[in-house]
Amino acid sequence: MTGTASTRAAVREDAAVREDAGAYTRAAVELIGAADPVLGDLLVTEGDRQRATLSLVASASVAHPSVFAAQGLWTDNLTTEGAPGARYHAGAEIADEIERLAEARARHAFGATAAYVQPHCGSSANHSVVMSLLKPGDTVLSLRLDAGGHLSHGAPFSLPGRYLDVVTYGVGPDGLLDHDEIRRIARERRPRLIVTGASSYPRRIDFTAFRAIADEVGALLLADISHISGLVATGHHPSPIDVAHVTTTSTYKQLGGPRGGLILLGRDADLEVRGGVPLARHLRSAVFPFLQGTPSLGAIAAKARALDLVTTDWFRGVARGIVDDARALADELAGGGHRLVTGGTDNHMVLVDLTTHGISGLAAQDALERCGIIANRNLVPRDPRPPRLGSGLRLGANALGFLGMGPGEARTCARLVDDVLGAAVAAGGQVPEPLARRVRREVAEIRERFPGPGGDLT
Ligand code: DSN
Repeated sequence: MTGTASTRAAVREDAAVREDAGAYTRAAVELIGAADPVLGDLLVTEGDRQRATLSLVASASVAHPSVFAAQGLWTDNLTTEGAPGARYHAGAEIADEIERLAEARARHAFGATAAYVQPHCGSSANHSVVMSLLKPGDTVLSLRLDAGGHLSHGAPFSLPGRYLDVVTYGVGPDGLLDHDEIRRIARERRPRLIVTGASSYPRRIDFTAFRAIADEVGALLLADISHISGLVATGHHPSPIDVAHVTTTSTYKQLGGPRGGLILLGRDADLEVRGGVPLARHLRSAVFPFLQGTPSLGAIAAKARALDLVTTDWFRGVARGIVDDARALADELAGGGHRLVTGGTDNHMVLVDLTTHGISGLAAQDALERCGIIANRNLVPRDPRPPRLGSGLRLGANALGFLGMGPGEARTCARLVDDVLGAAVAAGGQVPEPLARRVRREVAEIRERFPGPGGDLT
């Protein structure tokens, strides 16, 4: 399924499209402001905050206003439990078409043989896959949180963490995944499922190496590509679709979509799993009725819209920009004397190790926020600090790529981060107000030059 000529025309970032998108947001803001001034004020203030700041959050992208428009119409008036063609409610004929369109666009964007678009988020997608394929007490092998893993891969306080036997792997002293060590643990613990994919791993993931380990110990392999799905869809990162048994992703982190999740299958779609059911059929019912009820048709429509954009030249340019900008961020920060986990980046993310700086990740995050730069603290491998403080600062170039910034702007952003971190280290986490004012002004200037899709109202 490919986008029609009219949808493709609608992503051109020419003046007419910006005006249309701006008109949509203006109308939405006026409607909410008139109907509910309290909520309207909050929403306008949040828009102002986003426009006045620079987002270097690695797990967020910038949705085109047409994605918001697709989500915000009358689709959520429906109850449509079930799957396309097999609903438990009447009146779902068009809903079926919308969901089938989203599935077809997901298959097309990722070269998948099957795609499910109902998961409310990436964690729901992971929980559906992991909890439906395994029985309580079964062993799952996944990446430790401090090494970059995700909560839904089996953290002790997560759903899989409570009901499964979770065994973890980490990274070596160089910050890189060590496949020999992962194989050793897998041979010893014989997991039924291995999870690959990360929330804070700045390097390429070798899905083929993971599949070889999974095959050797008779495990299934789940690849969670939430952080890198835009790079995977555009060939900037190798694809796991035909390598892992199952792939999951969230749709807002790097696809410019709404908050939501996808489950994708490749060449193993017909593999027989529990009870001899083909994997593809098993996973459809792993979402409904196993984990979720009625899907959000608004979110599904918005996924369809975002997934159409993912296959355009515009998005390919965004993805190229993300990779180039992340590399420029990494080079500039490393040149400024900052220690980066793994020494650099292959994807959208840079993880600064603050352990020798004497301030926590939280202190760095707060100092940057006071200066209009939004990022988040993170654990670093073998972090001595707890997650609420962290010794790492995670930066990402997704927003830079979506807003159309190039490596020159990324270097400027890195210099601003360096200025703030330098001041914060010197003053125990504090930032002198004159410096904060200067950085906020520079951020505002950059944001003015790169307002994003939808012009000044996005
Ligand atoms: N995993 C979180 C992150 O990467 O920021 C969000 O789900």
